Amino acid sequence: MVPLKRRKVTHPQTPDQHGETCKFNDVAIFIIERKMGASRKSFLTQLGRSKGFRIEESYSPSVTHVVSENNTGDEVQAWITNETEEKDEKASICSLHLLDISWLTESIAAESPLQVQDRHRLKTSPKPSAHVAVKSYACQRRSPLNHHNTFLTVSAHSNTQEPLEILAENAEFMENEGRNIAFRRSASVLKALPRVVRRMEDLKNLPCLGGHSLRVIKEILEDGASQEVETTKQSEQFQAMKALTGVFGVGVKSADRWFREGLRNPSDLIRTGQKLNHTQQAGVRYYNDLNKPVTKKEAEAISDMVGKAVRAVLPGAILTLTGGFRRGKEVGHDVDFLITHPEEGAEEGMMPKVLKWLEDQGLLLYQKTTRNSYLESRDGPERAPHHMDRFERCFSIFKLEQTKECSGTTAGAAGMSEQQSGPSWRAVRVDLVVSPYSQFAYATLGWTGSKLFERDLRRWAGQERGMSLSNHALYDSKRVSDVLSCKCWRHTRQSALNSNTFKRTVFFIRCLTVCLDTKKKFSVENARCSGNSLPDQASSVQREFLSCIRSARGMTHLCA
Ligand code: 8GT
Ligand code: MN
Repeated sequence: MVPLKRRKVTHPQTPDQHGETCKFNDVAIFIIERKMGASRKSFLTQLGRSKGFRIEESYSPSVTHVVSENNTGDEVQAWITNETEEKDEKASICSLHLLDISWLTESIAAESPLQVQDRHRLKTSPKPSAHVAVKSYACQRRSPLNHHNTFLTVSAHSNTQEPLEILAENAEFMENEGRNIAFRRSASVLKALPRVVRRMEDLKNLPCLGGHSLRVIKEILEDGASQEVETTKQSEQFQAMKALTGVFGVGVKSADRWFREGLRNPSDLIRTGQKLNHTQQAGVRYYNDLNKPVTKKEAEAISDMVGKAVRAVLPGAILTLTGGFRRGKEVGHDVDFLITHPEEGAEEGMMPKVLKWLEDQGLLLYQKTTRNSYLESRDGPERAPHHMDRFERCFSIFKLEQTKECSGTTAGAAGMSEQQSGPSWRAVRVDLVVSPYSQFAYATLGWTGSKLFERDLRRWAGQERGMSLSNHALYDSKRVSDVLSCKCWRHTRQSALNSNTFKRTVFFIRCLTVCLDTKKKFSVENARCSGNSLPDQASSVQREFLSCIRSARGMTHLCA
């Protein structure tokens, strides 16, 4: 429970910064916007202030009364813990009033802050004893590579995939996105725990653990294994889907179609003479190598090659290793790179040159460049559109010469057909992405992963901060939608986008933000005069944007 204790008055009775006279300075109220919405909060804030209440703009230690609508006490507590963590002010939470909105509305009606009564108070559950607070969004918590619950999360007959992750993957094969995410969230929460889970009580008050996950965990805690996980893992469909989607270039849809036609593994694709596209042919050819984990050493060797290529074609270019290896993983399924140059625009046209350089050295077994990963993704190895961005990107397969020490591990790993069976080289999947320098920070963040982390980071930005984050930019959704009234953005078809329009969209949003910051009306002239070091082509680009807005076409998804 939250003890009642009022803080010391520190503020003098003067008109506040909003021009209203504050009559009740010792009661500092903060209204939580979550579930209430911005407009209702703003209405209540104005009304309260007009009656002399002190309503704070943001949460701080001086707040004495937190009011919220339709949130539980635990939710409010979690919100506050989250707000105060960096400032190490957790101790002060216990002296706060956590109240239902009725306290504020009744107080406003009475024109004076009411004595807090029990019915106003939000009920909170007792603190879980076993754990520190684990927050709801994956982006808010640490998920160490080596965590405390491997005994629980590593499946009985395999040390490579965790039970909840098997169920998540199975849900993905069934195209059940909700269930996939739910299992991934549960697994991520277990990894974040500071100690071993031994009993179900240890999981009390943790976020993101749904009934289904809890049932599975319970079975494992009690019986050492979960029947559902074991059945799933052994099912013909799961194994076939795993084998077929294990072919580079084969997505869930194609794999499912082939499964229903009776095909079970990559050799069935060849045996039955399935029509395979160029990517899938490479996928089958290098199947064994591409399904063997890539080690950190191998990633570093490839990093050296790509680094050479990049610097050779454009001096000063920057190469960053992203993906799992940037998160510190020891192995991965591919190697991801981001390429940029400190001079904006210098990176344009770089990709083909880098690829030619690599090809000339005999390092490429396969490559396919794309500017539009939305279209590419349909049958590619990538599944969910929220991971996608608009950068120029190359899916490739590298030929990596094996050093003596590595080659021992790959001996006998012959591919499906043409692949060399000797130990002298192996095939490795490599993703190359080129980003303009101005978007490099967002691109690095986005490409570092993990997928759940990125997903939750975006969700958190949107739901808790009212910001929109993509691999290209971060901006205040509300301010942008205010100006555009968003209709034209929402109703535009995805296919209307090409990369140029997209670049301009990002650019446009930046101009817009400047105008909003300087409180100028958005116009070509104002944007140009804003001192945002706009490139030379600014005004024509902006003119185009204004016309896009007027004719309700052009750009879309950043607002979604
Ligand atoms: P891995 O060790 O299995 O390779 O794991 P990973 O490195 O974490 O996954 P990945 O599939 O190689 O993707 C790296 C990260 O890039 C992911 O976390 C994903 O969120 C991010 N990402 C993007 N855009 C795209 C995209 O278009 N496709 C893929 N696959 N990932 C993307 O930002
Ligand atoms: Mn990767």
